[in-house]
Amino acid sequence: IQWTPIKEFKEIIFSQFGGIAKISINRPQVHNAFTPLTVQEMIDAMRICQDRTDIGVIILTGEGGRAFCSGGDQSVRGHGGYVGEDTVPRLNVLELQKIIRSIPKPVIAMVAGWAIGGGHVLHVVCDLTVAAENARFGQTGPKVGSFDGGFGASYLARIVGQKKAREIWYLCDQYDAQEAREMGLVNKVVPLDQLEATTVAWCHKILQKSPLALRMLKSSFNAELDGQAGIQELAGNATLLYYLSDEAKEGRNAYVEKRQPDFSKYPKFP
Ligand code: 1HA
Repeated sequence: IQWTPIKEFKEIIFSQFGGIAKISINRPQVHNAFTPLTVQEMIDAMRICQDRTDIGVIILTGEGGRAFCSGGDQSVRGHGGYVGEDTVPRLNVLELQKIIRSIPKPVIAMVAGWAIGGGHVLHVVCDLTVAAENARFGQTGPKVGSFDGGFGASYLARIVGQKKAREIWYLCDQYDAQEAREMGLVNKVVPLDQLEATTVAWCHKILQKSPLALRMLKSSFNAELDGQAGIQELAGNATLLYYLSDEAKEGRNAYVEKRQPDFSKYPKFP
């Protein structure tokens, strides 16, 4: 697979293959632990994916084959958050989680090796997860003095159930790919050397589907869980669809032409 670079970053690799974008954490020496810069670069890349009409699906992954992501880089964890060059402590991965969930295109986590701590939560919030046989999943928060009580707790519990989610957080055990699949935490497990080809094949199946239908489905899945923010997303898509209609355009045209709108010919469906 011939990936073409989209934009140069310092701590991630951002590339494209047809309608597929790939965002890959490039810090394999620390199992792809993230700093505030890594996260900011992933946010920037996600925004580019959102704006680019030729991109239909996004793969989130890590370089090296030994880790997806091991969470926040503990060596830059300071007083109140993770500290970058500007010396400001941040928990900006929470913003990235929200973007992954609300971006109107499917995001697929492609997991080889460790998906641990805040890195585990990143795969949890993705739409789908394809894992290699060497993948290992788990939370470490209560062991290293942290916790993610947001999507890391509530959304995890929606996926694996309350008992299992509490086990994952309270015991901080690690689970192999098979166990993760059995608890519904990953969609598919494949040998490591087939991970990328399988994930790309899934992407191609998705790219053949109606983008508006996929967009509506993603916001519909989110709506129930995300309260007013979820309804806002779904309703935004309803507005988008309405703007495509002649009925809505009559309203705009009448305003621009300084006349009364005539909605009489539009049906009042049962
Ligand atoms: O909880 C949150 C948040 C909550 C709310 C809001 C924001 C949040 C943001 C982040 C987080 C968190 O992510 S907390 C959880 C942080 N992560 C961890 O506790 C995982 C730490 N790593 C490990 O437990 C292990 O490395 C491992 C189970 C993933 C793999 O073990 P293994 O195969 O024995 O490798 P190891 O030798 O430990 O790691 C290889 C190198 O990578 C080591 O460096 P070296 O000694 O060779 O110099 C290791 O220190 C480094 N490394 C691995 N993970 C991290 C790391 N360095 C910094 N931070 C890491 N997370």
